[in-house]
Amino acid sequence: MSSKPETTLAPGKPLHKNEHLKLESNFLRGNILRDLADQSTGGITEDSGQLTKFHGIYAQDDRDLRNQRRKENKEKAFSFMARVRVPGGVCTTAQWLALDTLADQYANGTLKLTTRQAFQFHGILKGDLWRTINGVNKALLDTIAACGDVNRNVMCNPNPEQSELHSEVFKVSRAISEHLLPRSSAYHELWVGEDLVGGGEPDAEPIYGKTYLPRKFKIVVAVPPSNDVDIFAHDLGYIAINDASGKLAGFNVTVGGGLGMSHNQIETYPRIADVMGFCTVQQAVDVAEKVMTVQRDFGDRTDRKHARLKYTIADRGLAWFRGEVEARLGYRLGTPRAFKFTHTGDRYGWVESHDGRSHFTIFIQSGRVKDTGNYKLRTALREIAYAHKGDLRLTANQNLVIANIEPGERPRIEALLKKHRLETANDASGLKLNAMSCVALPTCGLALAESERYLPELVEMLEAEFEAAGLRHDEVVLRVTGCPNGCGRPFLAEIGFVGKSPGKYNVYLGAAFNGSRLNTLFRANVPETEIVPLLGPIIRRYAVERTPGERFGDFTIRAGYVKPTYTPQDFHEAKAVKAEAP
Ligand code: SRM
Ligand code: SF4
Repeated sequence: MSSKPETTLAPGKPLHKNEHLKLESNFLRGNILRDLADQSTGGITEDSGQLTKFHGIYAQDDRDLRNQRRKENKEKAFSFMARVRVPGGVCTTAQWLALDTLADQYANGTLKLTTRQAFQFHGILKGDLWRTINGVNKALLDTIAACGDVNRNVMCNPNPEQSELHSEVFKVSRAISEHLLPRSSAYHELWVGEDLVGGGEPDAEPIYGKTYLPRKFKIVVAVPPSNDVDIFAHDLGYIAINDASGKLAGFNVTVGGGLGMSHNQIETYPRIADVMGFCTVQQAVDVAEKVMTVQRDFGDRTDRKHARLKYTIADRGLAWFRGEVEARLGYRLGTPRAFKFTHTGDRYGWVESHDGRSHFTIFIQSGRVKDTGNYKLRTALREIAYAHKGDLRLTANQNLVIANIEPGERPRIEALLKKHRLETANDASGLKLNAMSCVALPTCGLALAESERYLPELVEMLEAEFEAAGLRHDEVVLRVTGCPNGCGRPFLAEIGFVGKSPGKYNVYLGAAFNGSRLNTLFRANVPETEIVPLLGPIIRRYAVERTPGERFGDFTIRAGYVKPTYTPQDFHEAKAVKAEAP
């Protein structure tokens, strides 16, 4: 790369190297094709690895095998993760079955439902990558912009029982998603087998421009009282507001949420989104474009750890940001309307719509759809997908809704749920049903500790404590991640575990049950063996001392275990104010 231009927004600081890469990639093509054809390695170059993210694909290696392969002088056991975009989380049974088949043909035989209502395949070998992505497209889904410095999968509350409202809100999330999709034809050219669009005319990105965004961008739509999408964790959010007749009147607009941070780096921090204003349903897409383009133009392109919208807003202020957005919109946003969130978790089991259709939400631990021992979840969901005539909905908590079951169809679905004991999964403790983990080892290259593989043991240990205290059915939000990037949204959990090093976690307490307040560091570097001794006494005290209806997170603040987090300083350094567990 010849020149080193400086960003006008941060004079004196050179642009991050990814900015040059994007600029010179010919709209996200780079050398991907060359690298895919290179049979001398199972991997791709680092530059191509950055660019394939925009196509929904991550280069990974099996970290369980790293040491052994190093000793044997072999290259890493490379494979690829592909993320399938599912705007609003709604997919057809035919799409489910197609992905289920691809998982066996080319991936590791599992489907992973993510915290952002998407599917992931893990373990795809380079030689199978094209067939996998092509197969996804044949199922009328895609992996475009599932990762990379662009707008990601737009999330939306699945809300099937309020069908009219859901369909309106869902339409808005799809419209935002479509509007903000990159226009580059590189994706189709590389993965769908089309020739250069228009005979090789240069691409254009009318919204993004050649360097796309400084960093990833995430949008969600929430329908109160459910905050299942964790609206305050995202760059841009819409809170559905009804008019007096229960019809959708518009949205409160939230901006500047984000969770990723680095341990002990105070300049990085999770941030709760601000409520910026109100927009009508018709304005929602325009607002998304303008919010995103302000971030496109003012986000920090020199430092990727400071490049999310949350830092732009924290540095320049909400009033400045709103002014910039409104100037581009050409109108003022309205005053935010009243709203109330009660919870972030999913409501399990059966619910009925007014029109007689029913919906069944199934708990899926860590969103991993696989057959294990005598719990054949993947087989069960395949049989259900064959039988079911409605749709399937991925939740923001890694669970699944079998939605729109006609009255006549219900006995058949009930029989399948019974046959495969899926209903018993929903009988789990309040802690287990509200627990999430990120993927972490062995596929995630950034993991510092176990997460998905550790969750069952962690939950079992802690649910024994809750059970002994008589709290088996109390809902408490527990989340674990293998590093502080925050993929399982651990900083919004009443009990959050964040991997520090193998077998050691930072423990965070005090988030609000409805997702409106971050938690705070309670104890750093806790070895697995010390988790129960650390939290057991707090759980027992909670059982005895809580006030009526008091949530665990609120109690840990009232009882003085942690102070609520207001500033990045609080968040990182609250260990200095921790009360000793009595
Ligand atoms: Fe994430 C990076 C998995 C939701 C913040 N995330 C990763 C990567 C791709 C690792 C990498 O860059 O090499 C992980 C792949 C692991 C694997 O093997 O599959 C990964 N993130 C996930 C998923 C699959 C976790 C899950 O178990 O469900 C979620 C996929 C969502 C999706 O469908 O798009 C996932 N990631 C999140 C969330 C939660 C959310 O958005 O609701 C966050 C926190 C919110 C936020 O963005 O602030 C999140 N992921 C990150 C970050 C930190 C970003 C930051 O601003 O600092 C990284 C690292 C990065 O981008 O550099 C990251
Ligand atoms: Fe990987 Fe960290 Fe995200 Fe977990 S939180 S999936 S360990 S990047």
